[in-house]
Amino acid sequence: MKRVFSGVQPSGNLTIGNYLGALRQFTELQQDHECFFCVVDLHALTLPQEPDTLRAKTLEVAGLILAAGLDPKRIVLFVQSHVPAHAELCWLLNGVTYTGELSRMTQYKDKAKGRKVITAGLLNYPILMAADILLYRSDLVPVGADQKQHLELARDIAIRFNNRFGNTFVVPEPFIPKVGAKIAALDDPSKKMSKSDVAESYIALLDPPDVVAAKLGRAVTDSGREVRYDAKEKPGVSNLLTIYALCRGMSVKKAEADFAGLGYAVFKKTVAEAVNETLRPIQTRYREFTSSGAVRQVLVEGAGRAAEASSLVLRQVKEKMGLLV
Ligand code: ATP
Ligand code: LTN
Repeated sequence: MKRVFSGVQPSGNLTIGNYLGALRQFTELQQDHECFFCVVDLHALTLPQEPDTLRAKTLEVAGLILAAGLDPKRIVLFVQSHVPAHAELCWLLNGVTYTGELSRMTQYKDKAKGRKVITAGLLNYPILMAADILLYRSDLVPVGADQKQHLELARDIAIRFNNRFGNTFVVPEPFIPKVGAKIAALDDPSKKMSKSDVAESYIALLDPPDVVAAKLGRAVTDSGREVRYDAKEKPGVSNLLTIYALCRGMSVKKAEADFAGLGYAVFKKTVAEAVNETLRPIQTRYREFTSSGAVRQVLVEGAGRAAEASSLVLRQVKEKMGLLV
């Protein structure tokens, strides 16, 4: 069985972008892959976080990953900082990664822009991500399009390490959906929807139905009145059409046909209904998981299984690099 690994940061409210770009793929892959999913709290620390909020969000994100449709009996779900091997391998891989590679990353450039000070963590972020993936000898990494460049770096690091020290890591492949890999922000369709942005820009998985309807009602659309898919001329409408099509499990073409001759107001109201239908079962399961206290238990078991699954690779890396083990 092929191995799958992916991570989600507890850096805010999980969004419909996170769901359509990543979590939805997790639920499909769990059927016939050995899956490891991780709440990457150490990654969140690369930008300032309020400690109590980070702790609460870590548990919330874990609960939402389960509520998206993952079966805790089939998959391993854990918190990154509970398995020290991630930070250890990250340090070891620091020795085979070049600063030029890191400073070229577009996410680094975007997140560093306009900051008075830039932490070393923000620059080194992709090394920790490479460690997450390589530690489990993962074959496939389901992510949104924004993570493609980080994954390419993880592959380069794996190849470089294997060439220098002998075959150790599996070179991972990205698994990026054809539709929905980059859901745009509601208030600015030129930007990616992002959970660490302002609330108006995203639909959170825990947003109540009236909030979803209000946010979609205010979403930036384009000039003209026609509802049609045209990513260049009508990025706002095209984004909403993509969200609608994915929520209803249909092609974008079919979605377009649904709105032929209808105006923006009806369009936005119908998109809100489709989004709310998608969110309802997730919110129900989330409440069940949290009220039963099951999430904590899943995370304790997950950390044990992840530690076990990663220990051999970490030991091999240490030996190969010349540490006294
Ligand atoms: P942040 O704003 O804090 O950087 P984020 O919203 O980008 O967070 P991550 O935790 O970094 O979320 O991402 C979790 C997963 O969701 C990743 O696989 C990422 O590629 C995917 N993802 C994030 N935003 C989107 C989006 N707008 N469209 C599609 N996929 C997305
Ligand atoms: N960098 C990713 C989160 C992440 C991840 C990973 C994704 C951390 N480690 C390993 C896939 C595999 C992000 O910001 N979305």
